[in-house]
Amino acid sequence: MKLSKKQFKQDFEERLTSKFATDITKAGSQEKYAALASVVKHYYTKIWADDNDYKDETGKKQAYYFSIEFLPGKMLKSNLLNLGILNTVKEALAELGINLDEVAESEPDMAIGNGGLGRLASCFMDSLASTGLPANGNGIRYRYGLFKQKIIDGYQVELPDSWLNNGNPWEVRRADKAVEVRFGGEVWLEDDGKGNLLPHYKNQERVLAVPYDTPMVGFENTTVNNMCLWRSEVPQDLDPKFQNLEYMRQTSMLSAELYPDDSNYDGRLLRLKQEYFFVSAGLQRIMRHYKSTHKKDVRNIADYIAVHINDTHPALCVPEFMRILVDEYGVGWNRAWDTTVKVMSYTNHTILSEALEKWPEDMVKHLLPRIYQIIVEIDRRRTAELLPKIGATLVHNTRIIRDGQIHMAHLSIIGSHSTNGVAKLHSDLLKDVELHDFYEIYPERFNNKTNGIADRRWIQISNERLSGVLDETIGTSWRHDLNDLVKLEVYKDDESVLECLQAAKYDDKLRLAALIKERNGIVVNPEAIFDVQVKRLHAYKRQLLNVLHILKLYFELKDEPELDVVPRVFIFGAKAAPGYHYAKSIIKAINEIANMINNDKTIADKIKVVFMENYNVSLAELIIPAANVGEQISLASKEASGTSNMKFMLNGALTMGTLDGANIEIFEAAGEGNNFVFGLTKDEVYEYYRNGNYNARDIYEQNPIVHRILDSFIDGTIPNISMEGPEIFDSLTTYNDEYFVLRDFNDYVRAQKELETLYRDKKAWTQASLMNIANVGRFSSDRTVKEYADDIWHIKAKK
Ligand code: 4GP
Repeated sequence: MKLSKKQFKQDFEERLTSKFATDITKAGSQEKYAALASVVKHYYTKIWADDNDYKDETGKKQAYYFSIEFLPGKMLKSNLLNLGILNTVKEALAELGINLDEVAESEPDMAIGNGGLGRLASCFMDSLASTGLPANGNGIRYRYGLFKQKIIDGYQVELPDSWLNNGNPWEVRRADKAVEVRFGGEVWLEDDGKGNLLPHYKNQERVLAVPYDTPMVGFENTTVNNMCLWRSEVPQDLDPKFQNLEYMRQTSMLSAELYPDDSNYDGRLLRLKQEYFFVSAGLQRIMRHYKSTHKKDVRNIADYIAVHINDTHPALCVPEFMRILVDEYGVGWNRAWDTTVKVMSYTNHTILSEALEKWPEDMVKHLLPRIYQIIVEIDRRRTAELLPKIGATLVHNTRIIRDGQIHMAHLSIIGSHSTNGVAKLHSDLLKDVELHDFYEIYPERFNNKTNGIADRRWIQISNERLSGVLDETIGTSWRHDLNDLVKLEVYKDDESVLECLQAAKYDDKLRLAALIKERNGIVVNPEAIFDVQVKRLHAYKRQLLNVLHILKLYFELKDEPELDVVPRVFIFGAKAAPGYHYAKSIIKAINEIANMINNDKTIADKIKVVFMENYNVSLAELIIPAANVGEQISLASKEASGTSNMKFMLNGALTMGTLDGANIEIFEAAGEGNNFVFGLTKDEVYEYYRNGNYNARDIYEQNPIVHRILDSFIDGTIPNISMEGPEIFDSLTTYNDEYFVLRDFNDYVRAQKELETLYRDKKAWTQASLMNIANVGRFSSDRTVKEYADDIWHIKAKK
């Protein structure tokens, strides 16, 4: 959009006055932020309304991305950038004596997701709008987002994230579009006299679902999509006999917390309720809109909508859509089923068995009696149809209901026309191993869609220094098409470009160093290698392998203080799930090791270890630009894709990684010698599984370096881990090291030595860094969503 500084200043000052009865000399930063957001919102509302009209008038097919998590982070700068007014606003504010970055600080991170799949959903929202694709999000408006992490005495402590306390300026409450979602009670079928069996209900619990729409503004175009988040409320016309505090509490709990504690029955029941809540509300709204705008026969709805099941949490889309078509619109079962399969598609994000959702049959039957009947019927018909064709074993292995449990992945695959993994290796594993039985039955449904990242946030917004260097070197077309970064390759031997890249990295490191000083009180050397591992804390991601290597370096320096090493700053950021005891023990160990090393005067600044608390999207935006190295060291086959690996690549960090997930595609894209590869391959890992011959204790007994490092967890060398040390030690020895940390240790050390050698050669290092940046184009989520649009959803971009 076009905007002059003069106009903006006028709008902003007027808004401050009309909203808060104040002016720029007196306004606090919260007020400045709220006024600014309100002005920005005003700028895009017209584009939003026009685009809604356009969508309705053309009636083109739209996609709906159902996800129980979204992790957008802050939205102010991204909206400014996408509207094309970031610089104008920044300069105008500066003329008013206001620093945009400081104002932006007042925006809380919108963190209604845990990690990978939630952040991916938000990258997709940005890319869908930015590529002009008509596609909307559907989720839950949790009152409390992902917990805030505090580190106290080295331990993770979880505090509530009440991100809505000051309101959310971006959203619009649409009370007129509220729908009702019903739970429990009894259901029975009665003939309507025309031969149709229709359901009748009694004693259902009614919940009002109110949508809050948050516009997803496209990058310098006229597309504004919608992320619809549902809030649960008590229906106003509720029978007074139900209007009690317990009912109100139960109802508000539904949209209160992300991932409520699921270690007990009530917690699990609430989670299942949440899943049905946003699925049912979302589908009802889509149907209403379809009827009101298209007035078309509902039987053709597959030509107009696509519904995406992001991981299995929205799998109830399948039976709920069947319920709506069959019960509410009178569509015959077979037609309804064909339509459902055409409309639905599903992405799998993990092969970890504990993450594959299953619900006890009784729980579903009790909470969602009609949905249960429909699932039973889907399963019954499918079994009857396939049994003669494919035999009992294959049918049994792929049943939706098995051993008293409802298998949500099975429901998702069977009820949709597409199942994809999120990187090539992962998709192959699904086909060949984890979901092989399904692949035999439905080979045409399986495909790969390698993840991507919203590059505008991950470089244009978060790394202005590097963006500036790129503009000067290759022009600005990369801002519109990330593939254009390949133009950088010809500058590989250009000393002045390499120096500019180094200078940009150095500045980003200085910025992070200042933050570390401020938050952790640790002074770090900006010349040191900034070696970063930021992601959820999970055993399979092997933060522990990184820790063992740090201890190795530490003990070497203790033995030989004069050893010539390149100084390193090891930076961690990670939240552990509140109920994941082992992961929390690793956080404690990292913090105690950090204390031990950072306070050891003999080490000086040769090694520093920093654990940055409360890792979230905004912190990532500060850490990743400053990284020289990104650690992507999961056990091969366990990380479905990873997406931080792509963010590091974009910001010129070199990857230290295993042949896992999207790392493989990154290594290939960047070209040989530009990253550091180590560790078992996926096939070697599976070979161990087949033979059952991994013996971690042997490695401990036979490798003196490993021996010494592991002993330091139990012999008092590392202080204050008398509980956690033995737990970690035992996990690696007595319990045979589930994720092969010890097996990969030697090769990791080898790769780390290579890394150090390369870093000593500043030019060669920067050239490798340049090659990573130049070849990152394919990891833009613009590419990923286009593939979803073409291959799965069959939706077309606005011209
Ligand atoms: C994550 C995967 O662990 C990660 O490899 C992937 O990049 C990301 O999804 C997006 O596809 N999985 C989850 C989850 O977040 O909850 O299973």
